[in-house]
Amino acid sequence: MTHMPLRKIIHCDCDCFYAAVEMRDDPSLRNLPIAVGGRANQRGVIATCNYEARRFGVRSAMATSQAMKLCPDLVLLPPSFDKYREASKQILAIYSDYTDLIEPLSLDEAFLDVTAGDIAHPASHHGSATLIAREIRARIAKEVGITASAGVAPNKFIAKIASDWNKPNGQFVVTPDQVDAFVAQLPVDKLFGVGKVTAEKLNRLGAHTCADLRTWSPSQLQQQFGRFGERLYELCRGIDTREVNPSRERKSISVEETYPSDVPNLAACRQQLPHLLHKLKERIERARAERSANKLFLKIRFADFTRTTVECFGSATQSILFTQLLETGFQRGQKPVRLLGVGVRLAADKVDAQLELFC
Ligand code: DCP
Ligand code: MG
Repeated sequence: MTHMPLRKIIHCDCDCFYAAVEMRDDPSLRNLPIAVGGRANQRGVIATCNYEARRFGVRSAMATSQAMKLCPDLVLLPPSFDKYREASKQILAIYSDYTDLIEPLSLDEAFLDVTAGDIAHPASHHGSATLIAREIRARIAKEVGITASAGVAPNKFIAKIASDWNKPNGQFVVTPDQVDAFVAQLPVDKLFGVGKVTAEKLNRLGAHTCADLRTWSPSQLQQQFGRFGERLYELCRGIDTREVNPSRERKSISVEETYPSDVPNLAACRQQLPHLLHKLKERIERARAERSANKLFLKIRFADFTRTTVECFGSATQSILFTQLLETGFQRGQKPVRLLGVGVRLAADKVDAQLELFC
């Protein structure tokens, strides 16, 4: 076995995500059983429900008609994907204050590699992934208004299981010396890639927990499961070498801010620009982008949730250009603003000009 340098991985997963956003926007829903999904008479299904509704047995992917039978008082809400996407972006922006190695799995779930500590504030958190996870969760609660749970572990597979351990609004840490015991007691269906069929086959062959599976030789595993047998051999011992993959090639670098109360007019928006541009500059420096910026853009979301993006060519992130973009964008709505974002689009390939920073 090759020795991997120890990693520190956080798996972050929001609690009853869609339902949490709905409760945030209408607190009177908090103590009621609620679900987000399609209507029963249109053969709809439940996307998710809050923990109150889960006590009645309501679950994701269940037919709404069945959910209503289990919980006749269930409050059913149609989904508002724009709101979920906005919350998801805000959460990703929080992550990127701590690491560039972020792998989103869905709107509400991501892996973060924080082996290097908190990149923006190397002196804080003493390199502790536990403290970073705690701070990220506190910021999601404060800035987005919903709760998230986290798992902290030396690899992705264990971090993902750990994030479920203290749900909702909790976190669970598996340190390297706890990995062996933690994995030994896991039922085999918790293993990454083991679905219902494989789990049934394993159970039939006498393997219920990972400890059971460890008694199998590599050749026995391979005989039963082919190439996946190798993977099982490693997983039941808590070994998972998959890296956190920041998915797509970066096409832009940006920062945005959702304001606690709406910014009333153009002059007040202008006053927000220096702070945003300062954060953008920091982020660009941190990204050490090899490619240069060829466009600048500014995004506005107005109080009524309409939005607009304005862009212009430019390789220099000059504040005068952003001021012009702001004026153009604001004219399109002329009403209070809930979110402002600024960013640069990176050229498709390496280009001559260096990325110039602010003047
Ligand atoms: N979702 C969906 N259909 C599913 C499962 C999920 O539309 N079958 C949506 C709604 C969820 C979101 O994806 O809010 C995130 O999925 P999760 O599995 O993380 O579930 P929740 O966040 O809702 O709940 P939990 O607290 O268990 O994470
Ligand atoms: Mg979730």
